[in-house]
Amino acid sequence: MLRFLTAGESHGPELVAVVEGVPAGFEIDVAKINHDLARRQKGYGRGGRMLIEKDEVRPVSGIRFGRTIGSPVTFIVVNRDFKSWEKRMSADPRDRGEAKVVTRPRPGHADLAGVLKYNLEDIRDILERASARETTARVAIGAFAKQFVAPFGIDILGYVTSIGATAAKIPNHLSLAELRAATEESAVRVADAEAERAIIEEIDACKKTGDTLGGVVEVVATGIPVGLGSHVQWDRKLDGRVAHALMSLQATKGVEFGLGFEAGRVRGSALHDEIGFDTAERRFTRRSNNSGGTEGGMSTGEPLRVRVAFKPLSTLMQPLRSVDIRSKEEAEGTIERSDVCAIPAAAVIAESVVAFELANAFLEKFGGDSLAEITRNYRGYLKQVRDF
Ligand code: EPS
Repeated sequence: MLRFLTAGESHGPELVAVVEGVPAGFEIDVAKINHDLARRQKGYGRGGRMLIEKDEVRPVSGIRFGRTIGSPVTFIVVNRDFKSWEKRMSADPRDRGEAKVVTRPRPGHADLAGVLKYNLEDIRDILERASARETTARVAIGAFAKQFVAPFGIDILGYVTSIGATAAKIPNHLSLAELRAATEESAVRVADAEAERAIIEEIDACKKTGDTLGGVVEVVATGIPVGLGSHVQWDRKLDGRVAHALMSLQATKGVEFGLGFEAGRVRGSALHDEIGFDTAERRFTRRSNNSGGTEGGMSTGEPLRVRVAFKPLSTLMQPLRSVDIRSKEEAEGTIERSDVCAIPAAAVIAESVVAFELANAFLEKFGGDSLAEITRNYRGYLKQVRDF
């Protein structure tokens, strides 16, 4: 079983990711991890911070000569902005007093619940870790995890389906490769030029009025064999695990698979994906994929299709009403440098956490300590399914 922890504050010196349960013998291309980190940094609507950072991992354990060796893998990403925060984010008690205390919680942020729960008087102690800067580590882990499933033909892509009130019209005949090409070129990760223009206009309008925008992203994964996850126990269900991973991201408000919430509004006859059998290829087929690729908590062999809604960022340049936690007087929420819209980045982040969950479920199913062992198990299982 793979597991991971991340650590690090938004303006601290470094972010850290530790992944445990890593099998040996997998080729790891660090450039691919850095490529995904760069994708995460892009997107129209970001603030000044992304001009400061150039996220790159420094692998410090678990990889030798480009291959995993079975030990925990650790990645470090330096926060370049720390230079401007050294005193304010110092671990040294003598530097207390260097930082202005943040006392006005932003509605929608972790600020208020966090200081009450942890009994802290400076909101910065909460916001630093609640910040979506943490997703840098998740993307590094996801890009690493992708390299466990890529050799077995699993491909995963996240893209934007809507930002604010503008929904993209994405032709449903596009292959994952075509979708990738179209969304990588888009400033907002949308495969619809008209929607892109409208979204950019809306982001500009929000910037002018000090407002923010949320959106919905979709993640599609192809090449998943039937039978990842299990129906037998609640915490082994693949969709449950993917949903948990997505809902653990900052600012998420909902997850849906396949037809999603619409599934609750149509009849069974219109929803369920009828089964066929391709005698030439000797495999079961589906006439639709309204399930989004899971039934009974197991992968069906069809593409996994999941959407996640992110609320607008809670740092508003035109702040909402709040209360000062010291004086208890009415005050406006704190203004921090922030983004207007981070949904294009959220697509890469969602893709990354889905990648981790798929890699984990894959390694569980075909478990072993090395690439060779996993490959044997995988091939044997595919043969079993084919000969069924
Ligand atoms: C964030 C606020 C902004 C964003 C940040 C998330 O940071 P800063 O306060 O330093 O300008 O840029 O996102 C990142 C740093 C990142 O890497 O995505 C927040 O409050 O969540």
